[in-house]
Amino acid sequence: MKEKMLVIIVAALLIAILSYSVLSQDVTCTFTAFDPNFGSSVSFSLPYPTNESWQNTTNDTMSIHVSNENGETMNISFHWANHTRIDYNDSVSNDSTVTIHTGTTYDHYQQYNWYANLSSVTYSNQSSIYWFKGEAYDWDINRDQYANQTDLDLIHALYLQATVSRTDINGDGKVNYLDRSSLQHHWGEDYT
Ligand SMILES: [Ca+2]
Ligand SMILES: [Ca+2]
Repeated sequence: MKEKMLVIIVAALLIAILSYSVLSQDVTCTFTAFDPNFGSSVSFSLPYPTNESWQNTTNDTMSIHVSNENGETMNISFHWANHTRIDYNDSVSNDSTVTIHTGTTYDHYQQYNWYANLSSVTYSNQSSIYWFKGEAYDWDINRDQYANQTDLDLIHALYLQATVSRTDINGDGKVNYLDRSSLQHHWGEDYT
């Protein structure tokens, strides 16, 4: 009786060891398939808003270019960094740009982190995490979250000149007393 029990225990141990070995191999294979350096994979490029950029607070367009070395149709989903799904598309062609709208009006100076998930029948991949910030107020020319002398100095440096820079606060193509007046309406404000 004791011998039978011993045989059963040894057999169970062998099965457990074999199962662990097989499962470990599966995990290894999965990581190989996800490796972006592996021959066939799905990948991302040209994120919009451009990574680390300032974004107009009312422009909610978001897009990314996707490709698949096997040419398969793919599913894509866009997410904020806290994993909330923004939008998705279940039928994306190889080598195409996917555009969605976030439906969000961005807060000035606020940073928004996002990423995309992409999968085909065979492969899947997650993009890097990209970020952009809601654009600074127009009169905070150097975007440091204060309306003060530093901004006025930037106006004076280009005074009476035609410019397309942020120094032209009202966007009329020249820097003059109107831009200085816009700043003075907000003088001393702190947006931190
Ligand atoms: Ca400023
Ligand atoms: Ca102007």
